[in-house]
Amino acid sequence: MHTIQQQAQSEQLFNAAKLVMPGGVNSPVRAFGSVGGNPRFLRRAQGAYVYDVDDCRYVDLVGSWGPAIAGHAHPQVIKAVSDTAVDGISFGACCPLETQLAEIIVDALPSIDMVRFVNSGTEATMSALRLARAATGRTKTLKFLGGYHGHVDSLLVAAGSGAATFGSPDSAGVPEAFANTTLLAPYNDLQAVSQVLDQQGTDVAAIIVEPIAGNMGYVEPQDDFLLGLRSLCDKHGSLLIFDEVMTGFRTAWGGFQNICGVRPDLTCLGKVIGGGMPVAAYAGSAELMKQVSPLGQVYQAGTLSGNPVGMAAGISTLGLCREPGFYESLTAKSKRLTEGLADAANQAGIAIQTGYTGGMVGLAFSTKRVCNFDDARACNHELFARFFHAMLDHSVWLPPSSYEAMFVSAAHDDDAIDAVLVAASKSFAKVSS
Ligand code: HOZ
Repeated sequence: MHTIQQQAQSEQLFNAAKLVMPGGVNSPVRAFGSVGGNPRFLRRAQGAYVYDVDDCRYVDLVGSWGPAIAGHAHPQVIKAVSDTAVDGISFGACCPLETQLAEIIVDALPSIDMVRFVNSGTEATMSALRLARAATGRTKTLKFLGGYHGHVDSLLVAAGSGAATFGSPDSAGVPEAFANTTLLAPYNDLQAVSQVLDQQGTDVAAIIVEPIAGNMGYVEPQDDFLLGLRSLCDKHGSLLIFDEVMTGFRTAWGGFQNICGVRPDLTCLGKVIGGGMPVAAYAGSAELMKQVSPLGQVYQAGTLSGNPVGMAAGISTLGLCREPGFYESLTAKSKRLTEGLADAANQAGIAIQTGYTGGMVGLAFSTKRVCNFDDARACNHELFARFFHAMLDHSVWLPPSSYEAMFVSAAHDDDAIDAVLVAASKSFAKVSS
């Protein structure tokens, strides 16, 4: 159990950070705004654990928001990064590692012939939309309420993740003209999508969707939702973009499209493919990708794109993911964790919903299954905040917002999961009283 005195250094660091960075952070959710209290500053991370500057150790269920699928600082990944870094961190020129990582991705995902590496999920979705607009000669995009695709101007409309957490799903500073290019429908509502496309389909370049929504909690696609989107896109001549930044190589080898069998036109990847380095990508058929500069007229570039250290981290991480039984083992860990959480909540008389696919896990304080943004907003966020702090006090590091998914890694052994479940029992009991 951590005491207030143990947080002294984090508090000092946060006070200093707030003087020179907005909210003291470089990504809003980290500020603990919706759960209250001060963020703990981390000093190091190893395997399934993170360690704060006050020397407290936590079982980590954030995993750097997804990339740390092999566990933090996996020796093979660290060796690949160090061996590569000694020969230069960035060339701004072609290097063989780019082709190696692209080949792994092309091999893993049947919908992909060609890949363009960028540095963040935001760049990937922004560039995929530009390509979709160019390929179709249309301007509009359909996204889902509570879907989050990075901080692309036109996509910060009814956005999830930190935008929802901080009550600004429609960001200030986005010109109305940009926001007006975005059409909305509730997640898991094919009828609503069909209606929008019947009215404006000839203007819609693409539908962009997280195949499992991970920025309004954890929301699985129901029944034939993704297949239905594929059919509607085909009917109306729009492209289907899967934002697999979170689900890619996290839910299965390749991504969730390899589970659901739906082939998108374009895929956005990030997180796991960079193994913790700033690497992302957009990718698709050769026909589409050949429209990207220098072959085509869709311009997009990046000084650090495809840098050797990022590529090495990605290749090494995906090498670990490709080992036999990797996803089966990850799935078993997620299953054990979610079943244990459900039992613990049940014993405390608290209604929660849990779910998992591969190493992606959801926990919602709700009496009913969460299917869309309205359901996500109706969850008991105040109870989550109390649970979050109780878990933190019992050395478990959860995402500091109930609009986020949790992530399990290959390093989460029985001891780590047991520790989470013991903490959860105590924490559910505490918040129920
Ligand atoms: N928007 C991220 C979660 N979906 C948070 C990233 C971070 O704070 O690092």
